Amino acid sequence: MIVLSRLYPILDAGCFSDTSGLIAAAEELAAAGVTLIQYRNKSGNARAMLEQARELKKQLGGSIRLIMNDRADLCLIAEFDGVHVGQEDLLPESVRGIIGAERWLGVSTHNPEQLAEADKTSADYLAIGPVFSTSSKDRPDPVVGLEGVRRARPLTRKPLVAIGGITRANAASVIEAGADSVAVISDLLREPRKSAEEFFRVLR
Ligand code: 3NM
Repeated sequence: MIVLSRLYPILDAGCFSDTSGLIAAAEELAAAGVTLIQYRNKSGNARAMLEQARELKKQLGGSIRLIMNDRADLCLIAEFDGVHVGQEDLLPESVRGIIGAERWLGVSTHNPEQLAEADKTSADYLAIGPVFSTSSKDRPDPVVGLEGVRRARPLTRKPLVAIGGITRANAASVIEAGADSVAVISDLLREPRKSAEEFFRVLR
């Protein structure tokens, strides 16, 4: 069983004007003590994605576990440490077959049925969301609320990541509801280092 850090930042390429902005944010997160980051890029431009992923690996690969959203192929090419898939991406077992036993595999779920299904796979951790309303995802599933996290908790023994609308103000309540970790996009964007430090303070 893997051990997940309490804070799981997601760097969404769509939130940065260029690669140097993305790398600068990652470096700030590392300076705050972040040890796990997911790289997400929904543009569909695989070439640009690989280029950014390689840069992340080069600059931060030594200190941070890097998880690739969706693309198992790019995870291998950029030598990332894992893949995170959603309900419409490759099936967990297909990804496992590509990335092998050692790299981490995460699966997004949005209701108890999906969570119970994902629990049967070889995923290393499961995500549940959106906990609160979010503007960082196109066509998000219905909000599950803290109650959704509470209901999810007994359905799996795998580490549980909560995602969607999580901020420094509500993160503690999400952990209290049973999540092991919180995945965050927007509340880390403005001042990544300061914000991550504040997350660690409230999540302790
Ligand atoms: N997945 P923010 S919600 C990428 O429900 C993502 O699975 C979600 O961003 C899910 O922290 C979400 O800005 C967006 O709300 C998270």
